[in-house]
Amino acid sequence: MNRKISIVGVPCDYGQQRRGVDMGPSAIRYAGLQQRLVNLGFEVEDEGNIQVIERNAIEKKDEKLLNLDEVIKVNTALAEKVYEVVKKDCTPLVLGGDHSIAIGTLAGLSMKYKNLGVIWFDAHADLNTPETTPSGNIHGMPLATSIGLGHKRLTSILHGEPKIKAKNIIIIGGRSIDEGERELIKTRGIKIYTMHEIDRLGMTHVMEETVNYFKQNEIDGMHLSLDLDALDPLYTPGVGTPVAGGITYRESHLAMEMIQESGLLTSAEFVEVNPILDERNKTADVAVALIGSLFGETLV
Ligand code: EXY
Ligand code: MN
Ligand code: MN
Ligand code: MN
Repeated sequence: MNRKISIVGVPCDYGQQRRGVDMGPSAIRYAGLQQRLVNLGFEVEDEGNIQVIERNAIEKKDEKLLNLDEVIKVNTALAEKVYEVVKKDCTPLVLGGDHSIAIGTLAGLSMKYKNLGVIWFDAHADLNTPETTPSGNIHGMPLATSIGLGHKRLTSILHGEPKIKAKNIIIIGGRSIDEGERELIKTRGIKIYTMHEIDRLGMTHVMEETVNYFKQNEIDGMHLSLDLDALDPLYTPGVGTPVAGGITYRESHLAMEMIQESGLLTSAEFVEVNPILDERNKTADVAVALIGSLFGETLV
């Protein structure tokens, strides 16, 4: 991994309905992100935030995919920015904002990586399409969009090809999966370790299998898309769609440490931090601690 990290903030809350997640990038910066990475010996450039139009300036439209135009605008700008970062051989570290921003991150990464492995660390699968979504919220669709399934204006950001391959996805932490998503997981052969598998196998085994699987797939890069709601709400209460019975604080750090040890990581994003729903800045603090472990802090 490049020792130069480029931080990109995306204050986007258009992929869901709750206010506050647009303040996620500030909350994570406020939790001391940059200094933490500098202390680990990285060269860190904070590229600021993607420009996001003020939400209350938007009139309500009765659309199936809520705030579609705004989500497209934000993710197109983000995709261009991430492409710029990888072109200059820096490591993108993207701060959300709701999980719809993964559409832009993965589009940008696809300009460089043609066989990218993706770890989707999340209570949810985010594999809904306009036909299967129960809510119309685009933060429940980024993974489906990135394998080319979804609204054409979302799947064709930067280019019309699928951004990633279904066989290069591993979902870890799943425990709230919709009917349509289960269908897709089966028919597309997407690997998933739900909380049931994590309980039975243990996080060590799950991560060993994950790393070995990606090595067998001969991936040319690995992206971690970490939704803070993957952890149990006891540790990360400041998220918009909390689901009880999640990953513990130590299990999540072990996962970060094993990703770091694998040497496969080439980019990461941390999403769904909502300081309004949080207890002080606890969830952003956890995000920064996990980023520290992801970049080697806990290994002596
Ligand atoms: N599966 C539900 C939906 O599609 O509306 C909930 C999605 C929550 C998505 C959060 C970001 O992980
Ligand atoms: Mn998510
Ligand atoms: Mn989630
Ligand atoms: Mn096994």
